[in-house]
Amino acid sequence: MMTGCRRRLIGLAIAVAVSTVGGGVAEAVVLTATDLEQFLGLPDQELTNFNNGPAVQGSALQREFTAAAGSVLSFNFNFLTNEPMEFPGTTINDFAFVTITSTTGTSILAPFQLADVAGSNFPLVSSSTRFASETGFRTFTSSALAAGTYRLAVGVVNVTDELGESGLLIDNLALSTGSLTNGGFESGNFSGFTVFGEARIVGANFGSIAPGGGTSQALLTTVNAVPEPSSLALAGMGVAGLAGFGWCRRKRSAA
Ligand SMILES: [Ca+2]
Ligand SMILES: [Ca+2]
Repeated sequence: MMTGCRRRLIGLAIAVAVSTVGGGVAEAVVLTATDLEQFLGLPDQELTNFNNGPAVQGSALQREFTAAAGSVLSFNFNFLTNEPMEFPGTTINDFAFVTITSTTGTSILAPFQLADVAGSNFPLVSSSTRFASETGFRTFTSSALAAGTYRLAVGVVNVTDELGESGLLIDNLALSTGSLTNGGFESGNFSGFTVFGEARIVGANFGSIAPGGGTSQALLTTVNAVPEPSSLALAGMGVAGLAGFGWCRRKRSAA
């Protein structure tokens, strides 16, 4: 549930974003969960239908691949988040997901939640990264696939609001039969994939536990709505926003 505090902060963030337009700063393009669903070829509301709360926006990578009969797709992932978890009942349940859709039909074979803030799949522990918490590296393994072509999507989603950044490290995408070009991101780029939102290649040790897949891995992150100040005036507004943010977090802790 969105607190009144969070609603006020979003209002401030929007005010700041609008104020930059008249100052000659490029207008930020807000990419919504609907945009992400369209990019991934998923039905409208598919991300909200994970029942973690209303999907607001997120980032993802996707690719098509051809599977031999009985082939299994697997990859490593590490879900990271700055959402606070210490106050039961106040959790805003950002999550990471995978979908595997047959390109010859419309069935989504694996609308599968990889991890979430609530720890439904894996417990979250303190992270040595810029994120507060993480699951550590885990492995997703699909069911055996029928022969055919598929579209794979892996992503991370902000729910309820755009605060509390979450992220997802991905590496070692592989098929048990056949191969996935650049499945370990060792080319140092997203060759073979298309990406949406905030996606980049990072070193092998970004997470506390290296995925054991060479020197590169993919990092997807949700977008934090509070923009970086681009002038002194905006910097002042940003400090005010951060002060308000700290007040809100304290207020929530006292509740
Ligand atoms: Ca969040
Ligand atoms: Ca790798």
